Amino acid sequence: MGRSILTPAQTSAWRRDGWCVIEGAIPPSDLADAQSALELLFPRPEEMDDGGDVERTTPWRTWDAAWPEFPFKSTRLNKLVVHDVLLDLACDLLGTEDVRLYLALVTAKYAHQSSGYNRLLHTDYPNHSVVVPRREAGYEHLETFIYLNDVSTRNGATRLVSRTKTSAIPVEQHTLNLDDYGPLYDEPGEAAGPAGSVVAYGPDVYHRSVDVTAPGLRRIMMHISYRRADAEWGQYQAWAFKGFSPEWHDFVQASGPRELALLGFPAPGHPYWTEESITRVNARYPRLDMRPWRAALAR
Ligand SMILES: O=C(O)CCC(=O)C(=O)O
Repeated sequence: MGRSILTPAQTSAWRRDGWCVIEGAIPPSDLADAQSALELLFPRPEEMDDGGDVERTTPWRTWDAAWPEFPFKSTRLNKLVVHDVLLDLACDLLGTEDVRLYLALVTAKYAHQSSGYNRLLHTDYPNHSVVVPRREAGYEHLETFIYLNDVSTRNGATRLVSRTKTSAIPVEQHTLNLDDYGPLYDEPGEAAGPAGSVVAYGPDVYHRSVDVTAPGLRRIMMHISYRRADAEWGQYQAWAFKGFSPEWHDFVQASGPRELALLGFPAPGHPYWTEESITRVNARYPRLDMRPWRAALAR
């Protein structure tokens, strides 16, 4: 198992509260690379505030937007999704080396963009699982936000409530209204952190978005979720569905066994691999270096 990036205090917050913020988790040069890809994707806050180029600004005026999904056009953003720091974190918190990626997209929050449904305290399991969360080790999912700029109260840090306050709420009550659950809306938990921080939380943790109104604000974060390989109930995106896109082909052909295993690609040594299947997969992905899979066959 990779080295843990969590301090003992973060590990106990994850176990007790179901969430924690890991400041400065992404190395600065990888963060800068990812940040440099953002200007093509999202308008600057001033463009949004002025109205800007309508075609460029209109899609992002609602949280209910078609957010860019992995695999991205940008290799630099893709690298973040499969970054060793995140994979080590997932292996650590999920208690296995065999993890899968089930969600990866990037969002931008701006002033006057309505958070819609997310303004209510909610858990994410209804669209992250076909069953309900189990909290015991071996059944958890890891949801993360990766901050691509500094996040504070000003630009809408997410509010999260400790599991210790919500354990008596019936599981089917995945969204909490303000009338019945007002005190939980006053809970102080706030996921503030500088760019490069990672917020880790589980699909049973109640959280909510906060709308922002002051001009000049933007919050950009990646939402990346992992599960254990055997936790097939954890779902959101399906990777084969991306299989016709050039972004998919570029990503696969730039990756190795550890990254590809995340997407369900059988690991070297798996019975799927024979001389024939290696040759045929290589015909689909001619630039994929298949030496690790061939080497495992020879053993
Ligand atoms: O935008 C936020 O602050 C939180 C987003 C959220 O609630 C979610 O992704 O489930």
